[in-house]
Amino acid sequence: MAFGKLYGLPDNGRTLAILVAAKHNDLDLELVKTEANSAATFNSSAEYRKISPVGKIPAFEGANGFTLSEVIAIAVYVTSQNEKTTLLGKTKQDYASILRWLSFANAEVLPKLGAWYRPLMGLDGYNKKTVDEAAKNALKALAVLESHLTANTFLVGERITLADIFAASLLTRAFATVLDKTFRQENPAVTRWYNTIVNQDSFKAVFPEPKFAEECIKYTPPKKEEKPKAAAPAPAAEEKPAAEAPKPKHPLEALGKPTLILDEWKRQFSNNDPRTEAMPWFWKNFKADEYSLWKVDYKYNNELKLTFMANNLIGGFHARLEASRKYLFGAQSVYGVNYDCIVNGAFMVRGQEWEPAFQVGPDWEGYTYTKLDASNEADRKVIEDMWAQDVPVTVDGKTLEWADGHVFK
Ligand SMILES: N[C@@H](CCC(=O)N[C@@H](CS)C(=O)NCC(=O)O)C(=O)O
Repeated sequence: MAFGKLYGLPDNGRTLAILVAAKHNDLDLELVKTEANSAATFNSSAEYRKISPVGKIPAFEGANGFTLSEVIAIAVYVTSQNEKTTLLGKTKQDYASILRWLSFANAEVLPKLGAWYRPLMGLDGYNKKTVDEAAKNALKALAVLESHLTANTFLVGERITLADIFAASLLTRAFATVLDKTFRQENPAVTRWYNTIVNQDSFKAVFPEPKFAEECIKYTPPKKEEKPKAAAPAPAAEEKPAAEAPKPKHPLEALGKPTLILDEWKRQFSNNDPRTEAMPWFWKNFKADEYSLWKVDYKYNNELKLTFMANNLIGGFHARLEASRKYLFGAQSVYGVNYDCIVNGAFMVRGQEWEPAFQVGPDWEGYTYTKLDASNEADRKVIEDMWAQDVPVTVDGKTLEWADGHVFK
């Protein structure tokens, strides 16, 4: 009979850590496959919440009825069932040092790595700035391991302990996605140690094929003009949004029904020539007390490379604004040529603030929002040029031709 049930997933690092420790001590655990999604039906059930109060994985339920949540507690409990285990060190100092590395891997390393690879894997929303920051923070945390493992074969003492099994398990997905060949060349100690640990019999028995990324995986924006679908449920999550939670109301719903119906404007725009018919209709019907106008420009133009990639960036931004479709209209374009291009655009937003409409997706941070005045001639020209998408822009004295773009309607 199994010692207990472990709720988790075989490819989830935190679950894996416990499974390997149990294997190392010949302790039989029954894995009950449980989503890494605290909002999933089973995870939200009263029954599971008794074992894991916030619905996360892993969680443990002993054959004797004893239950535990929190990966470190479960790992230590399971490992300590073998009175003769060497995985918990020899001395009190060893034991405390093991706890130190369990905590460091769980609280300092994994969340930062997750914030790096999860958006790249499409499991969480992508924002370049946030992902770059997460990568920097993750590498800083890993530098601590590199420095320690340059001077030590294992994390604690002269032989493998739970600290090694645990930390290596939590790194499995990172090695498969972002800790690529370059990272491995630059971090020989962590790499040597990781290889040693994942090649232990107990590790191989549970996780036979660890993957090593050749190159750090790249973010692929959603396909051009594809109607955004509801996000697919993620297989495993370090921190995951509540996919099954009831949809919150959009904050702009509170403003009530405007007299200028956005769909009517969208129809006018789609069915008529923008310059000669749609825009004259727009200015005649625009209600400055119901809507505001915004110039929305990309902040990191100097990082843009090929114009089609910049256009995909706009497509991704628009796809992730889906929740605000009822409150937004606009267009953004790529101007310039490969390796010398910018992304500029303009939107009409329900209400007088840009935040409620744009902050429904993660990309808003990548753009600047400048309010335009419908009674100002120059501002009206900006709107017309951005929406008609038929003239170049001049920025800092340099004229860039229109290359491509998207209309959000
Ligand atoms: N503090 C918990 C964190 C556990 C955790 O974040 N688990 C993730 C999977 S690795 C999870 O279940 N995420 C689902 C969610 O946040 O909805 C621990 O250390 O065990």
